[in-house]
Parts: sequence; C-alpha cells; structure tokens
Amino acid sequence: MADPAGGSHRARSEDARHAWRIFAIWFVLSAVIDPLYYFLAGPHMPPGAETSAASGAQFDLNVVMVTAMPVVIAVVLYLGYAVVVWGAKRSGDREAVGGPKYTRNLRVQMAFIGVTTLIVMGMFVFGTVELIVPAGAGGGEGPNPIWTPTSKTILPIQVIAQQWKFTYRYPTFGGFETDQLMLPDNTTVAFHVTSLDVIHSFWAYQLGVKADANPAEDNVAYTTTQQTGEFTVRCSELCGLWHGSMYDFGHIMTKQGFEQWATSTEQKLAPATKLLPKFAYTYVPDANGADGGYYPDNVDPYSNVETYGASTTQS
Ligand SMILES: [Cu+2]
Repeated sequence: MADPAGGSHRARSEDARHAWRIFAIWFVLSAVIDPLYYFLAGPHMPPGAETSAASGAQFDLNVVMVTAMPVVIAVVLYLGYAVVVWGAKRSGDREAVGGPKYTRNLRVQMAFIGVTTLIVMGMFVFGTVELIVPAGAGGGEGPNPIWTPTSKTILPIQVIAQQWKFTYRYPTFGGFETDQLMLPDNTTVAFHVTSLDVIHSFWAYQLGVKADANPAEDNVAYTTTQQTGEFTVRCSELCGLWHGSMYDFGHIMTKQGFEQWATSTEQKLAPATKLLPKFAYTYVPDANGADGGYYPDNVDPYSNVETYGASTTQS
C-alpha cells in the first residue's frame, strides 16, 4: 500500500524476466528437437518412400510434426516452469501469481491470437498446395481427375474389387486379369479402381494410394514408383463378412523384370483372357447366374491418356 507504483514496476520487470527465460528455454529445445526429428526420424515415418504419393504423405507428416512439436514444447514447458518456479511452498509463502492485473493482458492475448492464426492459416495454405501441386496424389479423384501427371508413359492398371478379393487387369498388355499386382520401378501408374458388387476401397499402404472401389465407377489414382519392394493391399471399406481377409501383397520390380513378367503372363493367360469380357472401365455383374461372371458397362466417358506398353496391345 505504501508504494503501489514501485511494487507493480518491480512485478512487471520480474514478469519480463520469467518470459524471456521461458522463451530462451523453449527456443533452444525447439531448435534442437525439431532438426533431430526431421533428419533422424523423418525418413522412417510412414508410409515410406516407395512412390511419389508415399513420400509426399511422409513429407506432409514431417512438416506437421515439425510445426506441432514447438507448440507441445511450449505448453509442457510453461506447465513445468509454473510448477517449479511459481508453485506455492508448503512453508506458507504467499501465492506468487494471481490478482487483478492478470485478468487481462492485451499483449498476451494478441500474441496468442496472432500466432495461432498464423499456424492454422499456414497449415491451410500448405495443405492446399500439397493437394494440388504433386499433380495426382493417390487419393482416387473420380473418373476424370483435374490434376493429371505429366509423364508420357503412364501404365494403366485396373483394380477390380469384389467380395472378397482384388484382381488386376493390364489393358496395355492384352487386358489379362490376374491376382498378382506387379509394378515397374520409376513409372507413373494410373490405378483404375472399380467394383463388381458392393463398395470396397483399394488401399496400397506403402504406395500412399487409397481409392474407393465403387460399382459402375472408374476411380482413378495416380502415383509414381521410386523404389523396388513389396507392399500390402487391403480393403479399407467394410464390405461384408470376410472384409478382414480381403488383402494381398504387390511388388515393385525393375522395369526389365516387369516387362518380362507382363509379357509372359500375357501369353500364359491368353486362353483365359479370351473368355473374359472385353476390357472396360466399369463392369456390370452377370445377372443371369451365380457364376461370378460380368460384362462391360462402359457408362463412364473416359479420356485415354495412358500409353505404357501400348505397342503390345492386341485389341
Ligand atoms: Cu472389401
């Protein structure tokens, strides 16, 4: 009461001292932990780097982590600092914080609103750019994707889902159908995902590709392979009793290995391919019997831009 002006001045400079100390600790922790995460853990984050879509998803995850960790550090650090420095002691010290002067603080409020707005709007811009710029993320963008890859040799592969398995047709290799999913390395692939019965979803985890498989729908997802290796394929849309066992494995092979596999499989399966319905972007299940047959639908208009292996096409 004797000297309120002097007391508040002392409190304010003490506040500033605490603020700068917290800021310094936060800055050092963030400057150490962020690069440690990005360079040591970042390259091992899911879904890996087998394709362009996968490394795109990995990069997005790492950017979000690097943005989020300083926020987490700030919250935990402030909590810890408050407990250690401002905690009321059992000896009966008066409580160090509180009182009317803490009920409003324009600078803290403006800083909070400013920083959170910046982070959220930055994430919005980053997310939008990442959706558009990689041109054809493996999301399944309907029959006529707005953003198409620039590659001139796009390998089309049709993914046909049905209860409860996936099969794959290679239209530029005579349209054979197999339950093996083989991809060549360093190649842009266009997955044409469709279904013969109920709704399914084609999820090739390590490829960063996930596209809904709907009957009478040609859903396109692009990705470009970058490494050889194995990947898993799972149905990710509850589709009936054996949904959980609707999975298999695919391989990214060398280009030469793929050419060999594709041409030899085309020859080997030629007698069976003749019995299949002609390749189409969608099919209608055969209503005349329970023989599992189907016939082309062709209801979807489609711009055929894919040429990979087209020289060997027989149709
Ligand atoms: Cu399914």
